[in-house]
Amino acid sequence: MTVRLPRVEDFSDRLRGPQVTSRVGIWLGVTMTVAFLTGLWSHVQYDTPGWLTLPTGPVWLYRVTQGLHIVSGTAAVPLLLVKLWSVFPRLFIRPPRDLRLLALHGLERLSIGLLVASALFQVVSGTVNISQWYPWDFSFRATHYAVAWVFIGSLAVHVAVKLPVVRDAIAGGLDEPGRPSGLSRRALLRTTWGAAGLAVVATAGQTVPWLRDVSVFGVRSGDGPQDLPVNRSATAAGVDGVPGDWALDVFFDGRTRRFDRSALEAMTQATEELPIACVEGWSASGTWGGVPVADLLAAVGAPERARVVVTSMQTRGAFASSELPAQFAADRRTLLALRLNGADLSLDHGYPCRMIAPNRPGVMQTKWVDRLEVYV
Ligand SMILES: Nc1nc2c(c(=O)[nH]1)N[C@H]1C(S)=C(S)[C@@H](COP(=O)(O)O)O[C@H]1N2
Ligand SMILES: [Mo]
Repeated sequence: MTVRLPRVEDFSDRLRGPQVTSRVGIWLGVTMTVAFLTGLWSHVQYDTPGWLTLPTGPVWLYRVTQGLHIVSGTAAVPLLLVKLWSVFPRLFIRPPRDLRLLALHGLERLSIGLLVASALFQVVSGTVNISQWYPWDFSFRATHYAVAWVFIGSLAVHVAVKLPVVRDAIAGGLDEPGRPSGLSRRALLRTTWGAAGLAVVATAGQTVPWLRDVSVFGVRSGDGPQDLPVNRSATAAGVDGVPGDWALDVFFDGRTRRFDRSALEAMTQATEELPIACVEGWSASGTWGGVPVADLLAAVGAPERARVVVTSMQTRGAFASSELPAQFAADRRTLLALRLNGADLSLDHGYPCRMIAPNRPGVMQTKWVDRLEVYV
């Protein structure tokens, strides 16, 4: 028996072809581009270039962009699988003999290889990340960001090369004259759209409350103390309790002022309805009560345009501190929250006090705060 590599002609499946590939490819391109743009937006929240001042409103903006990021990335999973299936036989196209054609062929293959590898890497690493499973050593954020550029670059090349094929395939319609019985192209596409739609519904519940019951992919149930999910509990963060002599230290201009909880409660209290919008795609709104950070800055004599480094009692793990850029510190909706939904903060939500600012990723809404450092 001789073993031979399959040839492209060996795959006679009539469902494969530019009609299906193009249509699935367009939607894959759309969902991945939405994920790319919302991903860039999320990235600059962490690494803000000097020329950019992030807006403090609308308060729901990051909630919407990050929700879109996760939903579009999840919708891309079934689209990517169907698209890879539909072009799979092309893997076995024999390279041309002519040297110049071979070079062109090689370049095209290389760009497709980068496109497929980067797309797979993005959806797999993203899905693993929202499942809060970190089976690797590399930094998720840096890698997901770098590969995003590889992806979008090879996508641009791919679209430019394939545009004529896509145009013809769309203009040619979906009819299959003389089609034998069996699954039609239309039915295949309907199933694909259905799977993508299901993926959307099953993840959107993390952001859209009335969809929560069907949100089987939802990372957080929506349950939690005080009607708000908890991302990392006090125990998980190594915060076992609050010392009896707890007080907030506010450092400015070489001096440290202390505010115990009753001193904070004696200051003017504000109430704001603001969401926690986790980078992992879940979000939920809460009614927060506490002291505007701007008032605390004024109390220690800091000027209007000061930035604030926020640190917590947490001693292990990431997310133990964050930085408030000046425009967030000055925004009166930014609170050092003491209460949530009408009651004192529970320990898991950050008792004795936590940061809550409008339009920021959840990871920067630091819990168990015990020190603010103010810099101008
Ligand atoms: N000190 C500290 N603050 C933290 C975290 C943490 O792990 N440690 N997790 C952050 C993340 S990722 C999110 S999404 C929010 C969630 O707030 P919640 O648990 O009160 O819902 O808290 C943020 N604040
Ligand atoms: Mo988060």
